[in-house]
Amino acid sequence: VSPSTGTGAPASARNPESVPSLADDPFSLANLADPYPLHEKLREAGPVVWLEKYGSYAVTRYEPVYEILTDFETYISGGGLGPADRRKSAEWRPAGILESDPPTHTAMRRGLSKVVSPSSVRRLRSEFEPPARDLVQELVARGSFDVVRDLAEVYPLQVFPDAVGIPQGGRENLLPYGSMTFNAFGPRNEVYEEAFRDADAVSAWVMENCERRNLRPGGFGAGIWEVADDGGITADEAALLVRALLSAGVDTTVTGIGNTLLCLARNPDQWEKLRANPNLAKFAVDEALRLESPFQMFHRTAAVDSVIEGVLIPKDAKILLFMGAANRDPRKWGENADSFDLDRSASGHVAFGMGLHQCVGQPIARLEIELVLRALAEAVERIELTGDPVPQIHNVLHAFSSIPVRVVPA
Ligand code: OVM
Repeated sequence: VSPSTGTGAPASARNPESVPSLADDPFSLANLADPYPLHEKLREAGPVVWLEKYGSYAVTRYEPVYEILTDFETYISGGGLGPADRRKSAEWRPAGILESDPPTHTAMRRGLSKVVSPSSVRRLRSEFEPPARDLVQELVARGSFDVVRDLAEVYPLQVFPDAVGIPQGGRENLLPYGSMTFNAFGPRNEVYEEAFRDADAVSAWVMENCERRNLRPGGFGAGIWEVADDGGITADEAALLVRALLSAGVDTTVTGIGNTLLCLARNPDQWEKLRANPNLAKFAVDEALRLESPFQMFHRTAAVDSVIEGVLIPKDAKILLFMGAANRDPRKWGENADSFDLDRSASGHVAFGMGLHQCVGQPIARLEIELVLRALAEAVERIELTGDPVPQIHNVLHAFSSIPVRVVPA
């Protein structure tokens, strides 16, 4: 495969041979551990860069990432978020809301948005708040702890599965399932294979808990099945939407909490600012999601020949979108794009995507991260790293497996 396979290039397109071509591997262990040097190289190489190793087009600058995310007709999701075209080769599980396009996507999106909405999530606040306070109190009493293992991996599992309404037993499958879901958006490398070691048992447990009989009345899961009763979606679609909650609702928020606290531990002046005004918590969440975006990259598929910033992208090409790089593009965020700054407006970041598929669960993610931040801002004067954070090697999530800290009580 070469970048010059396009035919009938629109007159405005540059000769496709001129697309910069790089041998770099965004999914190498080194680039997964520290993606930002490669992001800068790709952003500076051009708006569209051919990735020789994968035969896909990398897009890292903010504007074209935004343009592609918001043009769902040209850049479809039905080809899958991974590197293979799932219209042509079988994937590990059937496509759900994330990997479908209108009209299939439309009813599922409408149904899910009815159940998970800003107003339904607002009602969860009183349930989500006490566990955040209690856990933070316990950790502050300890003095030293690991942000990831003791807080980020604990809190979402205390509140989110109850909100969905799944049974208690087997919840240890949720993080492995999230790891499978997201690692499968990358190539079948050693990271992928490791995530899928126990795939059959983990998948079976998750799919069993998407069934109506296992979902507590009043939770998000049961709410989705009520949409099916009303004829809005089919029973198969209802199960796929519960699956979406269980796929996307745990790893992402675990990562978001860890990354946000890392930003604050690395920037004591910004922690001071937050302590002085806890209402900045919401801004801290978005600035951290911008700077250390949990979900770094995924693919779209070109439905037709198109032109991005003068570069021809041929029909059926896979395009690798780097939200994590777009969120640090100095063309959009200025020369201090790499710094954590609560005075900046991070609005417009693409950490939750943008357009038709933009994250439905974002009010839940925001609530969880904000409640952890507020509890800490009340109880803690300083957060200090006591060792180097350990990157978690993951195909598309930018996360840490350990962030050791000491806290000084307020
Ligand atoms: C899924 C799914 C749905 C939405 C988002 C997601 C961001 C996964 O159907 O598994 O990951």
